[in-house]
Amino acid sequence: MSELIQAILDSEEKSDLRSFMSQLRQHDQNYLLRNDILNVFGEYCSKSEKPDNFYTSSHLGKLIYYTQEIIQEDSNLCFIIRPKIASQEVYRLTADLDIEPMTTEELLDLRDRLVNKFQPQEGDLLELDFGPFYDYTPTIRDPKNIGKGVQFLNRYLSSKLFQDAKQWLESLLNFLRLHHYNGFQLLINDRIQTQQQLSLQVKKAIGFVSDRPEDEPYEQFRFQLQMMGFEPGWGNTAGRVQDTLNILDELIDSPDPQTLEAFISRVPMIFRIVLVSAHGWFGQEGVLGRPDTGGQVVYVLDQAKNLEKQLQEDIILAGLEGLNVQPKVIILTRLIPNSDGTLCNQRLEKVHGTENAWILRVPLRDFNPNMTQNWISRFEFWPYLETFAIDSQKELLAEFHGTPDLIVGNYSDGNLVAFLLARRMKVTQCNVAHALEKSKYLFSNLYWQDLEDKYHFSLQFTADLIAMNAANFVISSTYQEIVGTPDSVGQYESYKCFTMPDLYHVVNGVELFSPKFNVVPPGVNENAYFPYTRTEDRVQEDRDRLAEILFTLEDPSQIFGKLDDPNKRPIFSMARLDRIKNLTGLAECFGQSQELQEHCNLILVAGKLRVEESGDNEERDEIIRLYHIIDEYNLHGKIRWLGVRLSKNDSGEIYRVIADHKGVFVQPALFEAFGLTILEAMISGLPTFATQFGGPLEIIQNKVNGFYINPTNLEETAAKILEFVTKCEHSPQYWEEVSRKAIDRVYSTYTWKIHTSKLLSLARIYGFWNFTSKENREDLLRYIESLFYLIYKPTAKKLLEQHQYR
Ligand code: UDP
Ligand code: LCN
Repeated sequence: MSELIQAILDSEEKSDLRSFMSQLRQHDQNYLLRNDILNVFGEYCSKSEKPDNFYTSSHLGKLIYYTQEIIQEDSNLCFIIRPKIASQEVYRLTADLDIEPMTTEELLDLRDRLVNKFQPQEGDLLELDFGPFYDYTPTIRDPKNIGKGVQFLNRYLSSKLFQDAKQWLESLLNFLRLHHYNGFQLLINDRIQTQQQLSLQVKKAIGFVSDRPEDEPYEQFRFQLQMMGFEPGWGNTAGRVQDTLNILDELIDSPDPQTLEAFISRVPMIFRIVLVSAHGWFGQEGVLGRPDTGGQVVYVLDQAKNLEKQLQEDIILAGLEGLNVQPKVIILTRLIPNSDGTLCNQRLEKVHGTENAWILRVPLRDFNPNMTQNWISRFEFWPYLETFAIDSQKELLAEFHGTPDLIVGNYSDGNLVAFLLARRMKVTQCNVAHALEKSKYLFSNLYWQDLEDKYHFSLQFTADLIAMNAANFVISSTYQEIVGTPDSVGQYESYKCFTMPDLYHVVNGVELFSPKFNVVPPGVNENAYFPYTRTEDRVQEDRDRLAEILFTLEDPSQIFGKLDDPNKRPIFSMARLDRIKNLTGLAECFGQSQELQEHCNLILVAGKLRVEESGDNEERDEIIRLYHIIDEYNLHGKIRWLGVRLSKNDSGEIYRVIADHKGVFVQPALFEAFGLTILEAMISGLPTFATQFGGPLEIIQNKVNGFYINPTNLEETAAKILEFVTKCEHSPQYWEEVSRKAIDRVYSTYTWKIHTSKLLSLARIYGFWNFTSKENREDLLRYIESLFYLIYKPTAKKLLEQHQYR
């Protein structure tokens, strides 16, 4: 990048840079983000009559493209440049156009000065640097491969391990010895003591099973195999046992990473899983659409059901069915005594449609009944997590009759609990972020002190740093969740370097190139959400009832608006009424386009209709704003607003009814980490228009199986929907085509089957590598613990004291 700046300085663009900088200096903000920078640059180009291609063809244009932030201090400008994904360079440009590189530390000091928080006389601020702990672990080189950690790790560690054949076989033998279920030995027994015996016996066993009919059940030759040194776990039929033994044989004679992965994926080593979803209402009914309870509950419930199913299939295939091996999945959450009619006050609830998946609710210790008896916002939850983890450990041990094999945390709070549990029980820890608040709230770290009363980001970001570094592996729903796109910073990436003025500086908060990151997107519940064309699985009465609710029913208690012409094509959206979901933005976009109103109605499903029904400030503001927009643009007769909470099946059918009417789904969020409603709409067959900010960019392939919209550009969004709608009016098969491709997209890429097989395979492989490479993470974990005890706990204690006065 310094060459690019030098090229500007050495050419006639130098005067452009000078003029552009002077324009920046006149800007009333000292801190400009990418959008502001592009706007100022756009103004500069039009004022100085630059050709249209100046942005793409000039050096200055390129520099602006890569610049994420500009900070002005006195007459200097600091350019924070992201030359490529997951990297950052910082330069100071003086008024004389001298250019100096800046270190991360200098940048963080500058940011502190900007908010008047830099106090050099107080001595240096604590600097958090996780970098040294990753120095001795392998890292991915090409940013394209970020998120494919396990393949990389496998290749890297295998090549090291296979170099020394003797050591490799020793590790393999020890690993095979390790497995048991409820004290029952699996895979190999004491008859195999040495590497040579292992190699010989495997060949002998292959010979033995190859003489038997492929489909002969394992139980019929179990004892012969046992005599050769093999216990259950190799397969359920002679054919499967032979397959698994062949893979092992190849691994012994000529190991390679693919064979290793194939073998480890078959090893029966996971039977008990904990999914931690700590805050909020976690239940199966009546919980969705409340503040803090949205997609995460849907994700975790579906994941639990599908994990159980996958574990059961794996157990059958491994030949363990006859041994009374029963997998168990526990969703760990908090018990809420005042549960407002939901089952959130029940200790144990079976997950519907499963044999052994449970919601286990553990109460918070009674620190302050006003708080702990009730729902607590995720922003206030922090002081209760440590004791919740301690109490939960006891409950989990009792429920499982032993330790779990895998702990998956969800969201910042659940991930912290997962860390505490995994550390105490020495279990593999996996993290799922869902949405990291740091990138959701602009300047959340820089102004954390001003926001502390409401959001307590000092606790949340510390918890995030702890959990993401401690986790054995992280699964993200998209690539950009980790490292963003060429022009936007990823959610995890935003933890790389930041200041929390007066608290600490983070100079290397997370290693984005670490193989711990893996992209494993979620799926969608295929029993509730399926294509509208599958009429045989639809119930006609539900269809009629929901069509009436959507288009004609007059019931002011739960529906606002009467349509002048219910037959117009519906534009549909469903979300919680929070600001970022931006349903009000969609209403405004519809309100501003007379043409769109001529062709379509707008139908919104958004939990509530009345301010009095909401206990959440943001939700109340959005309700008021939506009424205001309806009046301002006189949308009466053109909009329906359903303040209903739908059951799972109804919410599936509602998308299909919209599809029956050849409608479209719009997801207008200002930012969406992933967006389950997009999968739900697409699998139902609805052409979908979704925000280009966040996960939808990866779910949808623009103009193939859906469309991107920029929800901040109302005119452009309306034009895109209108173009589609008019095209469909002229050729109705266009709607069918996009609808079909949307359905195909979900079935090919976003199913829970794909998710759970990958997740379990990751858990096994990371478990294997932790065992064989004896990766010593104790120093990292000690550093993390210090953070927990020295920063997190005292801050949490202060918050707890504040809670005493509520
Ligand atoms: N949902 C619902 N009723 C509502 C709003 C949302 O059932 O009033 C469901 C929706 O079907 C989806 C989930 O809640 O399954 C929302 O997940 P998403 O990932 O789209 O967003 P989040 O709310 O997690 O930010
Ligand atoms: C949280 C969000 O904000 C959504 O974008 C995700 O789809 C949901 O969690 C499930 O991961």
